[in-house]
Amino acid sequence: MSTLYFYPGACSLVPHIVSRELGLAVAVKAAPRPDDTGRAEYLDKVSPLGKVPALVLDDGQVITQNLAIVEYMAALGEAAGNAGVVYPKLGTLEHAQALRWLSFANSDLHPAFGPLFRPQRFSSDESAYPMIKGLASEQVLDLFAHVNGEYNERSWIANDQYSAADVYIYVTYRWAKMMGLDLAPYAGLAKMVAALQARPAVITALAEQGVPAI
Ligand SMILES: N[C@@H](CCC(=O)N[C@@H](CS)C(=O)NCC(=O)O)C(=O)O
Repeated sequence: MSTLYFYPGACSLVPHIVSRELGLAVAVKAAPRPDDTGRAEYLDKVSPLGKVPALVLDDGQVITQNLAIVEYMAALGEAAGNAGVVYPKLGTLEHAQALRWLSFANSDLHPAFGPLFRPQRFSSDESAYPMIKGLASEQVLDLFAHVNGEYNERSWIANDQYSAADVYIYVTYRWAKMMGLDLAPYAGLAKMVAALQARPAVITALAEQGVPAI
């Protein structure tokens, strides 16, 4: 059985939910934090940058990066007769649209949180942190306004079909809520989050990570 490493509530929640949607035999394990036992081994054998997600296959091979793991899991699901559960079939226009939004979440939305979570990486001057966090919050909210417009039009962002893209957007919404951003203006997005959190696979993954619904 392969093992997916996660930090509770981090972006690794995306492939975790995907694996549960697809019914894949994937074990999940909390990755060791910098001061934890097993950290050196994690860096050496699994994820040299100490990041999650990382999927360790039965034969010891490792896949990192959300998009690669999701794509791999979707292919396993497709082979097991679960095509279209989290990702339209590879090679279709619908697949490209889902990948477009998944990629938006991974490479636009996700990195926008960097300065909000860790302003110290952007300036050594502590007095600049509130400004850095304020600018990052504005950027995150601009991106949420963009997706909210889409969710006002339909339930799911790509072809109105539930996909891993909605899952990734949901995970970033959790972070925004945790950071106290004002999400009240984004009704379409909030509606998607509520629908997504009612899915059995999402309930299972949250329980396995020990994190609450929001
Ligand atoms: N591009 C990577 C991003 C991975 C990433 O940034 N993971 C974060 C959690 S969301 C991480 O492990 N950060 C290290 C840390 O928190 O110490 C991917 O898509 O997998």
